[in-house]
Amino acid sequence: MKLLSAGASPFARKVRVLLHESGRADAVEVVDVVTGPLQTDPQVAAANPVGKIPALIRDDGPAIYDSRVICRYLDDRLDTGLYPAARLWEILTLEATADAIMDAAILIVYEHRIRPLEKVFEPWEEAQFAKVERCVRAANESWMSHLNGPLDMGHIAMACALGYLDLRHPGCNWREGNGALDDWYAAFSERDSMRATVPA
Ligand SMILES: N[C@@H](CCC(=O)N[C@@H](CS)C(=O)NCC(=O)O)C(=O)O
Repeated sequence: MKLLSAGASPFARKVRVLLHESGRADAVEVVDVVTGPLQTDPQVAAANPVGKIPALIRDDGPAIYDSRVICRYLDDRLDTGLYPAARLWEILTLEATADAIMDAAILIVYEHRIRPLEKVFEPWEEAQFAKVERCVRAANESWMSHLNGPLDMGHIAMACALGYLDLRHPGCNWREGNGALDDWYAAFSERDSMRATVPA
């Protein structure tokens, strides 16, 4: 299998961390691509009509895409146990919360990287940051007992989201007022899987 990925992509990082945690990083070849909304890499477009990474090219079936689908697939295929049935709905909700942080954070990056300066719409950007703030606060207020429990995909997704905030929005100050989440993230970042996938 081949994973279309990019060093800085937090969605692709979720998959890469899962692979490291499973001890089966060798099961998937990671292929770095350069892609974006205005210039989709041809390999990415061929694998995923949405034109986004990550996409997983499989040997025994069509490519699959969207990090949540890929992570569920690899969890099943590699038996990683990162979506235990007993807390599945909590895990999926936490993963959706983390993915929402990534979505908003990436849209802000694109707003500045792609849109001409005179067309940048600040209220829209502020609204995206408000989503980030609400999701980070929700994690700190409602999810710490889950995050301090046994490892699952919700943990990995949230750590990748916070790592992306540090990478692309170091000034957003997500740690302020969210001390429990900050402490959790500091410890989680020390895992081998996180160290092996630090955004480039
Ligand atoms: N929901 C998707 C989001 C993936 C995504 O937004 N990927 C970004 C890179 S981090 C991308 O490929 N952007 C290109 C584009 O928007 O066209 C997932 O979970 O895989």
